[in-house]
Amino acid sequence: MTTLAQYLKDHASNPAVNDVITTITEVGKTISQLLKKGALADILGEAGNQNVQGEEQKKLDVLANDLLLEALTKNSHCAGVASEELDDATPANADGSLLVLFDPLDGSSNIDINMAVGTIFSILPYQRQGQPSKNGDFLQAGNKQLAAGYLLYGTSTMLALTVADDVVMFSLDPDSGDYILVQDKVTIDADTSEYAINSSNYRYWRAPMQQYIDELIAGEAGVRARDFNTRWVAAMVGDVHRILCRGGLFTYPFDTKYANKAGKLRLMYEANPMSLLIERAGGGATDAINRILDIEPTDIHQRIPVVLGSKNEVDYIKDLHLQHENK
Ligand code: AFP
Repeated sequence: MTTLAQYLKDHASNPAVNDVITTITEVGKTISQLLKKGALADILGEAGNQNVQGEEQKKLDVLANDLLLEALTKNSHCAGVASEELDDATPANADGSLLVLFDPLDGSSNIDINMAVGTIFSILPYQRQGQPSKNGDFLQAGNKQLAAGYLLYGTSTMLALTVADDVVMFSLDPDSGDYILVQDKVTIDADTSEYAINSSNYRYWRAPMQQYIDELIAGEAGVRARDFNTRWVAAMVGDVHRILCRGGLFTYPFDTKYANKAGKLRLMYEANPMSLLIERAGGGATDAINRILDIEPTDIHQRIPVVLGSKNEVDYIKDLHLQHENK
């Protein structure tokens, strides 16, 4: 059996990245244990305040955020931390070579109903060693990420990770406390008949996305000439995990419900880390047209439309959008 520590030693070239991943995954063990206690640990329900996104924070949102923040600001390699739950980035160790971004508890609306939630993380290089880090230091395109991954707190706690060219998966052994390698090269089929979208937002989408979903619903009788099925976890980490396991298409498209009319998901600590995983597993990840990993960020909390998963489906959606643009 290969543990996470052994895998990092054998595959990752940057000891600082290894150390930060170890810090994050150790906190993941604590979050996993808290979630398993659930209602018995008085950690469910609302925290009684809102985050920068204007979303009601759950107690565990705040707890997971604080645990990660405390651990990472103590890690000498970490020059700064940005979190979905905090307005601004937090400077850490100015001599550190890395910046860490995370959604501490993605899918937190699932907590109180005992459904899957996760922690998503992204690691970027810090370019101004010796200086205190600022928000602007985090504004790097996703193609600059040194590593990315997520912890999925499901029936078992799993870690999906990319530190080199491949995507690998580990399962947390509750007896030993070790993350054990269970898949050493995750790949996504180019085609799929399974898609994930919150269809209640249909009226807020652009015409090409409405057309795309209409075609899937038309199934075998329609232009796609095959039936499709849906799955919607309402936690990106769960939907992406399913896609890494068996393919599929996930989209939270352009949506006029949101102030900047982009969509609900955040670029820096949701779309970018998930896009790196999906692309390295052979899938595609766009904002419907443009490659997400090439998007130059303007704000650490900026939102972005997301289309990711099986490559041929992502490309089909891009073609539909380009056809509509050229009408
Ligand atoms: P929460 O963390 O507020 O539950 O939001 C989760 C999320 O950001 C993402 O993980 C899901 O894919 C998406 O929102 C679900 O959004 P809807 O609740 O609008 O379906």
